[in-house]
Amino acid sequence: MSSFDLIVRGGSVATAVDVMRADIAVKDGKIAALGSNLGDAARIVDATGRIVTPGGVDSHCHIEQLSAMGVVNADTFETGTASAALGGTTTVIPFVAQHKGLDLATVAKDYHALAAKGAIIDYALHLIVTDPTDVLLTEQLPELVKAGHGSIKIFMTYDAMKVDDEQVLDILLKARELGALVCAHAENHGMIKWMVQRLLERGYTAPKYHAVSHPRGSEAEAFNRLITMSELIDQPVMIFHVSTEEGAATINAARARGVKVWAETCPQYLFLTAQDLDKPGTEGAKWCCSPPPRQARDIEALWAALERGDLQTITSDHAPFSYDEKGKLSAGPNPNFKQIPNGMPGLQARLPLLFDAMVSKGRMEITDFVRLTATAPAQIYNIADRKGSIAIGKDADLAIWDTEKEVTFTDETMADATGYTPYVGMTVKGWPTTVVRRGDVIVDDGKLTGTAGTGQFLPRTGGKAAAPTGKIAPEFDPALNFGAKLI
Ligand code: DUC
Ligand code: ZN
Ligand code: ZN
Repeated sequence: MSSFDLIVRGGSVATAVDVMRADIAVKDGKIAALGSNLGDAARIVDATGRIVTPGGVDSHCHIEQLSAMGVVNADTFETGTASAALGGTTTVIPFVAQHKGLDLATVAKDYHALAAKGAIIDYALHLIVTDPTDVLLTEQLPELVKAGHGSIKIFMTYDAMKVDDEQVLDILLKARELGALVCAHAENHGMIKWMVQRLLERGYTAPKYHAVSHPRGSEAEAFNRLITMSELIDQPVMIFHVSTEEGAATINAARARGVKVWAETCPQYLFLTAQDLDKPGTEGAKWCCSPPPRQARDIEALWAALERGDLQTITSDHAPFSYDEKGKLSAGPNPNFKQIPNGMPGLQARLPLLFDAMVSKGRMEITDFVRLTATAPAQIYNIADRKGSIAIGKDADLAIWDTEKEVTFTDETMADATGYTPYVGMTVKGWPTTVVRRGDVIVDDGKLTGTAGTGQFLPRTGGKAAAPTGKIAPEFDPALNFGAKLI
């Protein structure tokens, strides 16, 4: 009898710190040995000449979710996680999305049922809180965090989703008590609303004006406000989808003065610009996401922020809407930009785009690629005991890269259910042709072999990333501690 279930043989194994020649032996879904001459296994995967990385961890993606406009994502958990797997990702963190008036505990049950039925890869779930009632804060949130949802997402914009500043403070304080990480979509709601109205009144309705309606300063302003609130409560925040140079500078300044703020960006802000929205007719709708893609100088500033470590993760923010009456054109064939659901697909394209830019074109090191796309998200969201690296005892989640394979993105070749890719026409070098999840080969020579319903839920607490620094203000302002008890 073979001693191992699987050996991945002959590859260059890349982690966030090292690249080494090693075979990887797997037993019962876990990495059991690293080295050479590891003996026999029930299955051997030949990785000679290939790079083996940890399977990607995509810590911000929307799957089977109802959008702010009431339109449902194009993907089910099955199609979304199939596309993720085909792009080298083995763990996702999508959302339990409360809409105002809905009962968060019921919504959580619904998303768990969808994920359990469809997921091909493993998943954790963030909680989206839009309606922080007393019952939610004092009863439901403690239960749900205890049940393994260690992160809470808030929106500072979108009429249907936004919480106001007082509610942000309530949620930060509750997260502090529960040890959960608060993640935020931070843009200044008033600035966007005011711009939208002026643009529409003047007849500027085409998709490209979506980019104009989100002034770049609306991002840095909201970041600064959020960070200031996070300092008051001494509770860390994760800022989602940083898109501007000024936004990145705001985070840099906060981190430089010792504030515990985490941040991510996404491929749409590293590879696309606002010009992509400028297409004939309504086609630009495909590139409408929030915040919108910006300018070339923002792209350079975001790469610099990644290099400095001010941004710790790159996620897809996969939010797929088909380009038809069920999705982008649900308001009719000629929607104004405000009627277009926000978001674009990216679960499958994320890793190949980044591998091409960082590894094949040499923008950063392979170790940086692994850190930004797998190790750091696993650490920040507290699943690193199992995910995000190649080490003995971790789950055997692997992506095996053919570094010479060139792929040109077309709408037809993407596996998700959106029907288009915003990266159409771009050619990348390097592709994850074999993907292993807990020791099972779920993508074999570019073909999906994993099955729906085999993904596992990853319960977690907020962990270290969510812990207060202890340096700031348990009583909100120690310099003015006149004995007021505020917590
Ligand atoms: N904006 C969001 O806030 N969420 C999903 C995608 C998008 O564009
Ligand atoms: Zn968002
Ligand atoms: Zn999002």
